[in-house]
Amino acid sequence: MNSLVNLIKFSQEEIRSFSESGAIKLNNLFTPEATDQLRKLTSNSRPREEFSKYSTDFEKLVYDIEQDITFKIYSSPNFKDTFKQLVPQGLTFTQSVGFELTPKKKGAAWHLDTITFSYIMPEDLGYILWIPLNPINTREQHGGIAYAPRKAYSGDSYFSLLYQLVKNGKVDEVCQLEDFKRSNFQYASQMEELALESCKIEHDFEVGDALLFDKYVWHKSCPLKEGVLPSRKAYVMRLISSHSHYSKIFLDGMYSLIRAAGEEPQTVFGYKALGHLKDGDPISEELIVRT
Ligand SMILES: O=C(O)CCC(=O)C(=O)O
Ligand SMILES: [Fe+2]
Repeated sequence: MNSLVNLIKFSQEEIRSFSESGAIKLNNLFTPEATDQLRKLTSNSRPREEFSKYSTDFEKLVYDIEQDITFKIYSSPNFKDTFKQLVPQGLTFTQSVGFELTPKKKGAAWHLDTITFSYIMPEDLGYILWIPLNPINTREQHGGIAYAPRKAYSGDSYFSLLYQLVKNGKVDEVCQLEDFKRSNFQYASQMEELALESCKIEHDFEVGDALLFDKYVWHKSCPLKEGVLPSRKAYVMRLISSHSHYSKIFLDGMYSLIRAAGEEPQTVFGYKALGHLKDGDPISEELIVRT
């Protein structure tokens, strides 16, 4: 297993900074064998028939592409021992996503992954492990990801806001609001964008490095400028705190909202893999249905 993941030892300062900012760059976490296999997996993945008709801001965006390599990675002792230092309660892998960005596509604007993490309670932590499969150079082509540290501006209250509306049966009323019709609720408002741009962090990455951030961290794609790289691929693992609880109420509400906004969710993971659970049930690895 050590041939895929390198163990990283964090200093107390790094651990404290992660708990404050919600994000940390992980240098040389993956071996070339791991990134080669993840690149192959991302390159070979195709959106499922039912989702292929929806256009995205990416050259490619495919959910639920986990394979043997993914399971080997997250069950490796080095992976567990690295992340245990940052998230002592432990992490449960849920799903993975493949992205490909070209200079023709703008990628995702400032957002939170509210749909992705709607199957857990708003206060339960979800994590995104973003693994670039090409080098990212912020002095040349960019093409990476920018984020705002949680201590500068956090998305936790936005999860609470959406949950309150859903739980109190306000979905239909929300859909009638000018606010809702004017802009896509998954993205930051213009005022938020201004603030996020002014405190954003954008790193360089070598292949093998990764970025871990939690679900309250606002983030966006940095467009890929023309240059030697024709495209940038990234493989993303979504993980949840092992103390998370299922929320069918939130899941149903968020899927209603996204459909009312004229879009179709690109994954049915919350229903397919967790649909047998009841509201409030703890989610453990054994309960996730993988087909
Ligand atoms: O790869 C990107 O540009 C976007 C990634 C992202 O937003 C995510 O994984 O949640
Ligand atoms: Fe995202």
